[in-house]
Amino acid sequence: VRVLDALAAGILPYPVPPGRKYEYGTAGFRMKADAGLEHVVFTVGLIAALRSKLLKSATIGIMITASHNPPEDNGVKLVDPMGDMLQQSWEGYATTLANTQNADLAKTYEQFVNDILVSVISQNQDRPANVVIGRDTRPSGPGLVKALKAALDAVGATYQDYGYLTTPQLHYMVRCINTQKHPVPFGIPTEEGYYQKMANAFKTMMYGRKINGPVIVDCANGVGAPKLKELIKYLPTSEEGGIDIKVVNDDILKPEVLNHDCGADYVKTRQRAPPGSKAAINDRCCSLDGDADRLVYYYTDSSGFHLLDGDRIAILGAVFLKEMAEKAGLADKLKVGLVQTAYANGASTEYVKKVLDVPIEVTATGVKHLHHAAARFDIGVYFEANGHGTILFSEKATQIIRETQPRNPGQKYALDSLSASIDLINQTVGDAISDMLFTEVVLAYKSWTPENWLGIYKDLPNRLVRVTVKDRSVFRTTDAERKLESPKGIQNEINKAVASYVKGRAFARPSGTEDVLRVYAEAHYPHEAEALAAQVEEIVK
Ligand code: 16G
Ligand code: ZN
Repeated sequence: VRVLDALAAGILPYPVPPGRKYEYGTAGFRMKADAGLEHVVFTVGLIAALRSKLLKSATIGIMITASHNPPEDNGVKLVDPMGDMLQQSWEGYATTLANTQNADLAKTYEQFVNDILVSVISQNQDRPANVVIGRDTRPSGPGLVKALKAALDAVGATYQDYGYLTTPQLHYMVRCINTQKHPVPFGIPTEEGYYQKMANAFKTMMYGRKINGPVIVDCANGVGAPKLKELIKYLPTSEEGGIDIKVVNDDILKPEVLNHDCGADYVKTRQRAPPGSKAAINDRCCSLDGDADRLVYYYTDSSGFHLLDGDRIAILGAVFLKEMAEKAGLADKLKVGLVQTAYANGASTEYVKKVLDVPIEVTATGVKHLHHAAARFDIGVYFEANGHGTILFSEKATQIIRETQPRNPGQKYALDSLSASIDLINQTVGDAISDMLFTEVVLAYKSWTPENWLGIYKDLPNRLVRVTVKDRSVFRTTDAERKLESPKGIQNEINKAVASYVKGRAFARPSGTEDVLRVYAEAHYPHEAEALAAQVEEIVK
């Protein structure tokens, strides 16, 4: 009862603005920070505490960020004990509690305790709850953390506030904490532990290789900037056989410049380098997003701008790991698989099937879907075209890699590289900083310039449009969002349109983050991709 009183009092400063509805979407709750987000964050604190209690006091993570969105937005998402995203079945609880008015909150919370805890683990609602918190650099962050702590204090949860972290760093911390007593802990749950683990793995993989020239990293003026600069202190310089990283767009003191004319989302959607970029012709460049979980590469030459997106990063990773598995003599035990979404360029899919000869699985958009699919392969590579992604090594694969005894230097190098890949690549979630180091090592290993990398296949011309519709909830997709099953008959019309174009492909799906429909189309010729997109737009309108 004391808890419920504390809770009812704690929520008082954070009412739901009139008419406001919230939803735990693809990437948690996200909105304008002043649109009642404190209320949401408070309730997320309660959900985290409940989940921790249910899972035997395992530590749950809470990340406050709105990723690539403008500085005035913010958001919150939950991280499960092994560093993966909140179990999907709990998104409903989070949504219900967020939409509960202040006057009803204590009552609803009590009901959740009964439904979730008492009925499952009789009387154990007194278990301690443990939570860790991270946030990006947005000015609304501290106020939201205050609301969050008010909730955690009300229910007596124990928490650790890490302050600024990238999203993947928070995922790392959560997994480290929850595996501390395991035979092989994930790592040390400190920032230093994170940098050290990554730097050690990087050094092992660099053995005898040389990275050509600097890489210019655009940090979107976000939290990735200070964190990358910190990591650089742990990495060998290029003279020491390491890497020369030039950090740009690293201003986190002016909130308004976050993600503004820079960052991975800008580069991917505008298909151009950030205007402030001082990169010269052929310089190897990459961009992170505002919370450093997305990465795209690019360069400019006399023929213009060239993007190396998530599809390319995935293929680079698959090429390398497949080769290492073969060199280690483990090709039959370490099957590499790739996971894409419908947005993957058709040319990349064809390359993977025909040249690389690696199985592909296609899932719905959103990291959680790709992640689960990738976990079914021995080595599962997943990336969204927009640069979200990572590579997962199954437990069995990890064990085989770590226990196989090499019989010659070539095999030893391959096994060491595979083993170091497991540590360099953030196994919890896509991590732009770790993906960047991995990409750099692989490019060095292959002696590939960005031009060589781009040259392995040619993207099909494509077009993505946002379509405003009256009610996007009537659009229901199937087959990994590649087809519409409702409204009835609409898919037939799309099929007919697609059939009249060489290499035509198109789909329409309701966005999980905005009130629009997205239409994607590709075809052999640029004007035909445009025309097909326009035609599908007409069909769905
Ligand atoms: C979210 C997803 C991102 C996805 C995007 C699609 C995570 C962490 N983020 O930002 O992966 O590409 O949604 O947005 O899963 P849309 O549904 O509006 O097209
Ligand atoms: Zn992000």
